[in-house]
Amino acid sequence: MIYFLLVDRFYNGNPANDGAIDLADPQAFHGGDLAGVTAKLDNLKEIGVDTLWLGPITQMRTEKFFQWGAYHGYWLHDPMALEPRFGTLEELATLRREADARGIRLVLDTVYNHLAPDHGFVQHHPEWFHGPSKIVDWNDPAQLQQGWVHGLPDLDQDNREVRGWLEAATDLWIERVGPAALRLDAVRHMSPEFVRAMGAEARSLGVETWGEIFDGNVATVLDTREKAGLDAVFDYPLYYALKDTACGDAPLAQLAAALDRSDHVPGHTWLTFVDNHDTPRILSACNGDAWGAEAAIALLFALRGRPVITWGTEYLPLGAEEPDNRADMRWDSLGVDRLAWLASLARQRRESPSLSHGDSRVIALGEHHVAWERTHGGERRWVLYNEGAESIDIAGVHFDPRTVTVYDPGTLPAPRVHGGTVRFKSSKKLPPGDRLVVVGDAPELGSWDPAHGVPVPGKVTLEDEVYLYKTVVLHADGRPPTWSEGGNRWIVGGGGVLRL
Ligand SMILES: [Ca+2]
Ligand SMILES: [Ca+2]
Repeated sequence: MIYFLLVDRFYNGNPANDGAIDLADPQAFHGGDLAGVTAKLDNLKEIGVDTLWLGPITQMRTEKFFQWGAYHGYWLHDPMALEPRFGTLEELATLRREADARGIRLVLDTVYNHLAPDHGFVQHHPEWFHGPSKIVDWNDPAQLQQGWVHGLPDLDQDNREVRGWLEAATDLWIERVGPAALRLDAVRHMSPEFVRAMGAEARSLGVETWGEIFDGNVATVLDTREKAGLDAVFDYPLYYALKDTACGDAPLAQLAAALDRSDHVPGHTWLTFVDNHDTPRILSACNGDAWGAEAAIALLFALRGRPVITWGTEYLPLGAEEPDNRADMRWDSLGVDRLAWLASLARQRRESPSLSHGDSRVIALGEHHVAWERTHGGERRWVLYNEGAESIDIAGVHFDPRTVTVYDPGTLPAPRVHGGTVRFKSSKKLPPGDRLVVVGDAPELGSWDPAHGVPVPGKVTLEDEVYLYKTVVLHADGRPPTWSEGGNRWIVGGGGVLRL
């Protein structure tokens, strides 16, 4: 169980290092520091945290940039120095020692892509940066990698001095902290070759690299991960699926398909989450529906990956956007019930090999329910999400309405989803020359590219999995394709005839 916090927003353990703070201004610094994190380690241990990801602690810009605050730490000033507002190297050593004593590993947030706005080096070492340019086309890798994200001076990691500087900083922080991993910020905005080189350096010192690839497409995220040689990636595909199903009207097939599309890499590749500092808090995403938010969290701890929770999950805060989604930890809002609930989710996962390490396959899917069987070694668990008002029976087992359940099926055989050949038919009349195709979320269905869709009538062979699809009309006269209206439809396995 991984816990993420921004140091300034967590707890002020040493007012002597505060500098200028203004608790009434959500864009100002608020005084949180490393001594504060150390002081609260027992609270984290109590809910089962074993890994603590700290937002950036290197020396940062501290003045606002226009109306935007600097408290988050992603505006790098000096990657070799510790931010003085967060404490001293002695206080950092104390945090490391006290975390070790509780079996908590640290993860360092590492910014290689850019420096702070108006950094002096832009004047003094212009050759260290890509020329100022905006990212206009977010699908163009050159723009993504060399553009100035939100106007931040973009480091040229092909410059030998820059690379040497960042590599020396990496070695220094690994030496100082002995982290379990480096969380690499903004991976999409750097060349995969550079990220791979930094990862190799970290790995040679026994440290993993985790990448932020802010993209909901499984294929894109896995392709970037492969090229950049990352040990793990943040699971934006599953994040969107959890949010859109538990909080929104998306079909539960979206959740099932997100897992099926990514099941060819080991589960621990994925760092799963329901919110972070760049997204709405889950309760806001769910428009205040606490049941939906809790269901998403319960699923987070029952599905594959390594679950990451964001500070404040202990009391389910609201916060739709920056800076509300990065508000101070409210230590007076902790409630015994929800702390015990989080601790029980973490314990259940820790004690079950199939929940923490198992493979998943869908065993039931309907409009209001989805169920998986998870297996590892000799152990099996069924995970059922029933968001509907009716109870569900699976292989004779009864599941109540509005529940997320982890069930030990003993020797009960699970229902199977079977793959096979599915034949598409349609009685739709199209103008001469127009063609109907099925396009969906897997290579067999053209990976959402109508040019590679399956012609109707036609057939395709599918695995024992769940697929999302739409129908698309390709026009003879060159007009853009017409997609079927409404949300995605879904197919469970293959076999038989599907009339469209
Ligand atoms: Ca302080
Ligand atoms: Ca860049």
